[in-house]
Amino acid sequence: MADIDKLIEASLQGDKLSTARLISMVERGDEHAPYIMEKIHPYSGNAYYIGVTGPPGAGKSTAVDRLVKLFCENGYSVGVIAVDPSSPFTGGALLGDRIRLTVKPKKKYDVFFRSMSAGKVMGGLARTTKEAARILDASGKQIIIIETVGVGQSELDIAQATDTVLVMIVPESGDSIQIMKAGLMEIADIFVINKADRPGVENILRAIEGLLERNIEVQQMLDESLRKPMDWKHPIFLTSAAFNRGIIELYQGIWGHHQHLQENSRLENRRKAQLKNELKHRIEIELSEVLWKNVVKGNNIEQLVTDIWQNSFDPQTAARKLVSEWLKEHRVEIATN
Ligand SMILES: Nc1nc2c(ncn2[C@@H]2O[C@H](COP(=O)(O)OP(=O)(O)OP(=O)(O)O)[C@@H](O)[C@H]2O)c(=O)[nH]1
Ligand SMILES: [Mg+2]
Repeated sequence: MADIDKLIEASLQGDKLSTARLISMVERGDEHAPYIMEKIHPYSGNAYYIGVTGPPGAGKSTAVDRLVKLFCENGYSVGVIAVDPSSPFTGGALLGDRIRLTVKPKKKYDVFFRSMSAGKVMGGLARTTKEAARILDASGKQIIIIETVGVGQSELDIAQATDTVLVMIVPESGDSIQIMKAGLMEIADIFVINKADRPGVENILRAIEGLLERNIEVQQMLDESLRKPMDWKHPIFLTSAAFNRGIIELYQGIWGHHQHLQENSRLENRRKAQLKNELKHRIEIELSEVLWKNVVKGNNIEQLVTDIWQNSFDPQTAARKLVSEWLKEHRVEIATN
């Protein structure tokens, strides 16, 4: 453990190479991963987490690049995780400045970029993203940005891992039905219409405004117990990330949401709700592993598979029989409500 402890210590001191190595270990499901997470946990929880999601090619990375630069210029250290990017970070906005900075060094930007792809990650992208973000948080990064393509599960995961979610769409994103279908309405704290230099901005703006109004109406019709808090008015920002337009307003909008969360323990409540979800998920994983090992023990699974293969059983009947016999044998009483 001595080596790992040294690595953890260095990462906590802000050493980037050690941080990168810890993230790699967590990513590949290294046997030390749980130990790493246990050790760094007390040092995490200080960063502000921002999620950016939207369709492929919407300009998420371009906008993140610009935002990172603004955060840096305002003295923040930033960690960026891009989930399943189809195009790598260019570091464009920052790199441009670095070249200028070599002429007259003024500020040293503190940024850490990391890409992750589902194919390489062991044990689920949602878990790994969260763990990598926590490692960055513990290493002293004040702002963590997670970029993910919004086509499936990952945008729901991002809502579970961040404090402020930006949903980025483009004039070409089509009608409101598509936005609804993608489940983007539920998770957005801030809407960004990027590529506002292109035609169709008015249409998409009206579509989102319509959806937001309808959402308010629907909520008002619901029973109080089912209503979601409606205390946040979702802003819609128009940006042209490639041309650096509207980015300062967006930056301020993010801090606006941050301010909102500071009031009435909203941030604490949001994070606690996320932790509860994570805990539930992890209990399910732990339990299913324990059960699998125990239920299977003493049973000839290969034989059972052969029986299923030869159609003497169907898998569901076989599983039910196995589990109910195991429960009876161990006198386990399961509460069903
Ligand atoms: N016209 C226009 N093009 C833009 C704008 N912002 C980004 N782009 C271009 O859109 C393309 C995709 O940009 P990215 O930032 O890679 O988009 P992304 O959403 O990160 O893409 P993925 O991570 O692959 O989903 C690039 O060629 C950008 O130069 C914009 O405001 N206007
Ligand atoms: Mg990208």
